[in-house]
Amino acid sequence: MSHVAVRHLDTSAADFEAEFRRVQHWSAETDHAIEQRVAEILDDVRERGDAAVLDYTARFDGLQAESMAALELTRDELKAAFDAITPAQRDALQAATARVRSYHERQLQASGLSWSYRDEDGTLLGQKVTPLDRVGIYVPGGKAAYPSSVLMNAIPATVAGVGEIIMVVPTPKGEKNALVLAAAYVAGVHRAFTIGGAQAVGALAYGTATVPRVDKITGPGNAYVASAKRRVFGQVGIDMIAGPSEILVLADGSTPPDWVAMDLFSQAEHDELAQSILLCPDADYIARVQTEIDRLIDAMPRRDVIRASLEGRGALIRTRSMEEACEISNRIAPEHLEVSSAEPHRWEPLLRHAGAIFLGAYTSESLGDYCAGPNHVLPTSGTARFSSPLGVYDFQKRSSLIEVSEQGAQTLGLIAAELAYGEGLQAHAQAAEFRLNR
Ligand code: HSO
Ligand code: ZN
Repeated sequence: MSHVAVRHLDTSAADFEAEFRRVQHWSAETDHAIEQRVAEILDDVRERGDAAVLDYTARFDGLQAESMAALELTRDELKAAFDAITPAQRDALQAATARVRSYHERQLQASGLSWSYRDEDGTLLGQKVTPLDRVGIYVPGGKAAYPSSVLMNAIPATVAGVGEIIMVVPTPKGEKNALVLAAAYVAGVHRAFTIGGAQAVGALAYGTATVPRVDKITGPGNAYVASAKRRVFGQVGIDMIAGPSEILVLADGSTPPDWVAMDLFSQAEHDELAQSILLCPDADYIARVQTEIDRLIDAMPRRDVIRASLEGRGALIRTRSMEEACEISNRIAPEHLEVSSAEPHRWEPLLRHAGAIFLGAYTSESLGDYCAGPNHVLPTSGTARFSSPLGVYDFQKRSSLIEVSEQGAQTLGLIAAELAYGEGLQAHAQAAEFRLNR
């Protein structure tokens, strides 16, 4: 038993707002040295292509290769990795893949299809949805290499119908993570390269003789990768720039407190900067969760990370009511929100901002990380106020469709011409007027 000094807050305390600001404080600091370095690497990759990527891979990853082709993993190699993992691992990967795929197929049906309608005068209006031609998925190397993240990035892309999915994954000293390669195989990655860092982002964004240029880059990475993604944005699309993982548990006191303690640990173990917060109107229950935290911490292999995260950015917050807990949760807009309550559907309508909402005591956030079905790439750092989970829609784009009938041109022509003259744009007006039957 060792005490974990998590911050305790109470919404009825006089200093609550000041304390709460401290909990909420977060800045994704930009390091100018990193920015500078990344800019140089990207310029070099744009100019020298494969040769530059090979140089950086040798220097940063300790991986020497004669050519970029030697750094490509074929589908056969991905399959070999899949065949080499244990049968239980294969089954789990496949079961997770099937569930994630079927969830994203629903997403395609619900909001990802083209549509059109006709006005009474025969004019056709619509929206055409097209998958991206080619995307790049960045997968971090080393400890942060999550096979589940390979599934979560690649599966929505395959469901969207992306023509070619290219994965990049650094393999320091050539050490490959078999589960990552196996996940790439199961998820349908088409080509993979063992490159990483800003140089890999540059290769995907600009294209080299060997690495084809992609239209969008998704996937998490370290500060260099995040900076490189920001810089190439515009040249290519990017997904979000993810911050440290977060979990907020809204509890009414009916869930066994050790379950809640472990859920708080589950995101805290990702990163010293991860954030785990409990909101609960019952002070007694909060004390029981604290006791479980202290009882369980020592047995956790990642206890140092968990402790640093909980003591640095964690909080156990007593609220006046569940309603108030919901309001505070909305102010935080957490990445993951567990409604650990006997009546989750009573509270869910009050919850407006969260990347993913987990309802009821049995729904541990970790199930969502791996296999429930929804995506685990979610908006962090309060960005759930305005953004959404990674999804099929991130691998699609839309084009408007307009087909004006002869009859439609008569009505629309008059409106357009009137507005065009108002803007002083005569050619616009006349293009509409030429089509009027006079
Ligand atoms: N919770 C992480 C995703 C993850 N968890 C991967 C385990 N593996 C970010 O939402
Ligand atoms: Zn996780």
